[in-house]
Amino acid sequence: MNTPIGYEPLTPHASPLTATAKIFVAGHRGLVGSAVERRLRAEGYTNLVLRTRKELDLLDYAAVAAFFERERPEVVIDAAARVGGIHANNTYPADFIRDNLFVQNNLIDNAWRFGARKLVFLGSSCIYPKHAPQPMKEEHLLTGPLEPTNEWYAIAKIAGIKMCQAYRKQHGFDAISLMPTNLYGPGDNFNLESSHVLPALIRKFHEAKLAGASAVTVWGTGTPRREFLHVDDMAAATVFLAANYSDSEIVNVGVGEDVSIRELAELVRDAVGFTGELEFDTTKPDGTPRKLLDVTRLHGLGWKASIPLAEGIRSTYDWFLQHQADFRT
Ligand code: GFB
Repeated sequence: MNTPIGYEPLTPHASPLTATAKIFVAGHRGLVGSAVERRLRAEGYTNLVLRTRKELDLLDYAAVAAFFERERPEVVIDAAARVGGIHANNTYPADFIRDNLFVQNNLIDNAWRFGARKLVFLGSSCIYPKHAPQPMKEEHLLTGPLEPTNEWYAIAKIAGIKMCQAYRKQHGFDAISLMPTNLYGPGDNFNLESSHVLPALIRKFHEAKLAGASAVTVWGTGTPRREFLHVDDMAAATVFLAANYSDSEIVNVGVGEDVSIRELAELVRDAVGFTGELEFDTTKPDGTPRKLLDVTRLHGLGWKASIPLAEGIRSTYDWFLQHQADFRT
C-alpha cells in the first residue's frame, strides 16, 4: 500500500478516528468505498461496520435511522453515491439528483442524530462552474453556471456540502467535505454506456486488440482536459483528512496535473498494446472543457498523491484482465 507524502499517524486524542473507533463506510462495494475499506484495514482500523445494498437501503430514511440507532458508528465515511460518466449523467438526470440527495440526506442527518463524532462527505470536481478559472480553487464554488451534462449530479453534491456546513454551524457536527477529481482504479465500472472515460478506453482498446481492429473510437473531440487520481490515493487522502482535518471549508483532492482526452487515449493504447489508430466521434459530447483542481490547500494540510498516471493505468488494466469475466455487459 502506498504511503502518502507527509502522512503522520494521529495521536489518539486528536480525532475520533482512533484504532478501535466504530467506522461505517457507506458504499463499501463501490470504487471509492472498497478502496477506503482496504486503506482503513491496512492502517489497522478493525472496527468497521459495512452493509450491502441488500442489507441496508440507503434511500430509505427509516431503515437508515434504525441502522444508526442500533449501530451508533462514531465515524461515517459517505462513499455511497449514484455515479457515472458523461453519457449516464446526461441520460438519467432525475436518478442522479434524486438518489444522491436521498442517500446523503439520510446519512448526514442520521449520523448527527445518533451521535457520530465525524462524517466525511465526498463530492466531485463537477461542483465547480463550467468556466471556472483553472486550476479550480475551493472558493470558486457557486460563482457561475454549471456544466449542463452533469448539473443534476453537481447540484446534489453542492447540497451535500451545504448540509455538512449547516450541521456544523447549527449543531457543531464535525462533518467535512472532500472534492475528488476524476477517479479510476480497481473496482471501476467498465460498462461502455455508464462508465467514465478511463475504464471505457481500457475496455475499448483491449477488445480492439483482441479483435485485430484497425481503430478505436474515442468520444468527442479529444481536446477536453481531465485530471485523474488513482482511487488508492483517494482512499489514503480520505483516511488522512478524516484523521487530521476538521473545518467547514471544502478540500480539493487531486494531483494538480491534467491531460487531454487524446493524450489519455494514447497512454491507455500504449498500456494495452493496441497498435491501431484513434478515431474521434464528435457527435458525442465533450462536456466541460477543463477540470483541473487547485490542490494548494490539500498540500498545505500535508498530503500529496503518489501514484503516477501511467503506472495507475497499467495496474488498472491488470485488474481488468483478472476480472473481466465478471462484467460482460
Ligand atoms: O469521464 P467522462 O465520462 O466524464 O468523460 P466527465 C470525460 C471526457 O472523455 C468527455 C470523453 O470529454 C468524453 O466525451 N470520452 C472519450 C469518453 N471517449 C469516451 C468514452 O468511451 N466514454 C466516456 N465516458 N467518455 C463526469 C461527470 O464528467 O465526471 C460526473 O459526468 C463526475 O458527474 C465525473 O463528476 C467526475 O469528466 O465529462
